[in-house]
Amino acid sequence: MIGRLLGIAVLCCFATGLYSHYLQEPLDWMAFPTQPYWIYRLTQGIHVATGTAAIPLLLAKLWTVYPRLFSWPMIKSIRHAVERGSIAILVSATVLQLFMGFINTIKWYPWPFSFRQVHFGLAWVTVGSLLIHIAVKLPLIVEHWRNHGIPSSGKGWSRRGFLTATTVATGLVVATTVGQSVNWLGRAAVLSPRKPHVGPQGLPINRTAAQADVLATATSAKWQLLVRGPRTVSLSLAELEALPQHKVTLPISCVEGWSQNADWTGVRIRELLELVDTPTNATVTVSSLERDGHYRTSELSPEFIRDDRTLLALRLGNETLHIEHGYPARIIAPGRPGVLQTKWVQRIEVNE
Ligand code: HEM
Ligand SMILES: Nc1nc2c(c(=O)[nH]1)N[C@H]1C(S)=C(S)[C@@H](COP(=O)(O)O)O[C@H]1N2
Ligand SMILES: [Mo]
Repeated sequence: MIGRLLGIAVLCCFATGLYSHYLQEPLDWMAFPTQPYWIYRLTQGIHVATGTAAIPLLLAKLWTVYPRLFSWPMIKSIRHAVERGSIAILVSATVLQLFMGFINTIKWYPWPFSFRQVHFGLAWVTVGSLLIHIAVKLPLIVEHWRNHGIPSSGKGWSRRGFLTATTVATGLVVATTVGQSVNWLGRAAVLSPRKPHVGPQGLPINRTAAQADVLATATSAKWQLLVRGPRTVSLSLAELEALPQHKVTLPISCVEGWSQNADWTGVRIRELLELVDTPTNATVTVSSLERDGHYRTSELSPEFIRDDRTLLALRLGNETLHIEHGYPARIIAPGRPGVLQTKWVQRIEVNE
């Protein structure tokens, strides 16, 4: 039972994780839905919630099998060796994967390597060894269901107690964290790393303007937006404000699992690109005033540009965009991870 739940959680993590990966590193032929606008909020919310649920499930699973992990003789046959080898890889990859993912969501990055690359690689190892494990155990699984799913051994009462304890523990960790992406559960989110309403203008921030070293450049009276396509234009903030303004409600959905809706007002990216005669199938690169940092640039592919809700936002709520949220201008688009919603935008350029 616990193994089944754990398997489902891992496969949910894998599917939603791949979605997040390819949004950030699309292959040439890929296009992503911008509808419903909360799709990434949903997929990454599921990722972090099922990932968090997998932690007590994994501990419970290891508890139920650990005497067998050290059974003797270590190896009985080649088949047995393959089976144990795949279990060793499965256990170590899953432990690492869950632990790494979890501490990433609490903004702790103790390693010198890229979290994303290692987490991506380990995802394939975890799921690959899980599938091998299921294949090896298939005869046992089939036999179990032939017997109408009746547990083959053990005392009913203690099994049930253990299962209840595991379910309660899993339910508790999910209930006390999932409010970071499901806002009506926000008040129960006592253990969640992020509180969705806490921050300037009621919205959390990840990187601050000071950390990004843009305090001077973003507030400079000389700031201009450069839009480069077949033609090039530079627009001051006043000129941007004089263009048609549109209002949208869209969330910031951070890869780390918190999400928060907000009302944004600004200029449509599509209309900005029309000013410079950009072809409709173009992909553009957005660059920030920020000099370095992983998130100083992002790409907008045609499906996001075509969507009328994709804005260069100048306002948040009824106020000028706060500097922590990207003043003078930031990208906001439906269905994208927060990491791609570039703040302190300086240039929008059509890719060659
Ligand atoms: C076996 C379980 C898991 C699998 C198979 C898995 C898989 C993945 C994959 C494939 C990605 C995309 C990485 C990329 O962009 O290249 C991802 C991203 C992510 N995962 Fe997991 N994951 C698992 C568990 C967890 C857990 C337990 C957490 C936290 C509680 C977590 C948190 C994250 C975060 C925060 C990201 C976004 C990273 C970023 O884009 O910067 N994952 N995961
Ligand atoms: N230039 C720049 N834009 C950025 C970032 C950054 O570090 N630099 N962080 C991104 C991340 S990870 C998130 S979740 C969102 C958060 O937006 P907010 O701070 O306005 O809530 O901004 C994104 N835009
Ligand atoms: Mo983020």
